[in-house]
Amino acid sequence: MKNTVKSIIMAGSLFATSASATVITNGSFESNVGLTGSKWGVFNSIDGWYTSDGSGIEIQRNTITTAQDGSQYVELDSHHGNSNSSMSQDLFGLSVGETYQLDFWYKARTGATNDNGINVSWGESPDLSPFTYAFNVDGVAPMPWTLVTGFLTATAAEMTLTFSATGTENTLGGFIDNVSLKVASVPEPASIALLGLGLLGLASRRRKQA
Ligand SMILES: [Ca+2]
Ligand SMILES: [Ca+2]
Repeated sequence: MKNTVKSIIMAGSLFATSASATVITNGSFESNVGLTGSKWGVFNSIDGWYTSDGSGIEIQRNTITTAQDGSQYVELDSHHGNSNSSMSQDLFGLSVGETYQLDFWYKARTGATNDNGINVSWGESPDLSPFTYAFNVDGVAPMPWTLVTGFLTATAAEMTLTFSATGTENTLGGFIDNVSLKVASVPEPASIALLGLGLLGLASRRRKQA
């Protein structure tokens, strides 16, 4: 019976394509980390995010550039050795088979090529190794804050979203701000297929219970 109820909820959620709820915690990196004025710092974890590789999450506050949103943004080619770092956030309560739209703002810090890249990875929690590569964004300064959009499909209710610095490790890299995730507005064919499977599963369980 429990499984039957779950199937109904899952099927219903596939129709809720207009939902715009952001499931990212601290996507704009504005949570207080003790920085004031024009400062930066490297942190093992911040509200919603943890270091999954490298020396840490570097928060910049009113420093190299103006934040795209609020006062703080992230640079993952961080201070200290092993500067190219990764930060992850575990997401819960996702709809299996649903496609989510990931939006974030990106800006390159340096004018060198292969120096400011950011990889986006997406995988089932809590398996973080190896990262499941989704896509990469790269650029060279000068450039404005640029909106980057990607589409990620949940293969489990718990997924991990990871951003990683790529390119030359020199403590200078791409900036990230204003990360959000929402259900994609257009249903994907895969979602429709899953809906069919969900209904078949429901019918199958009903027969077993009869
Ligand atoms: Ca921000
Ligand atoms: Ca770099």
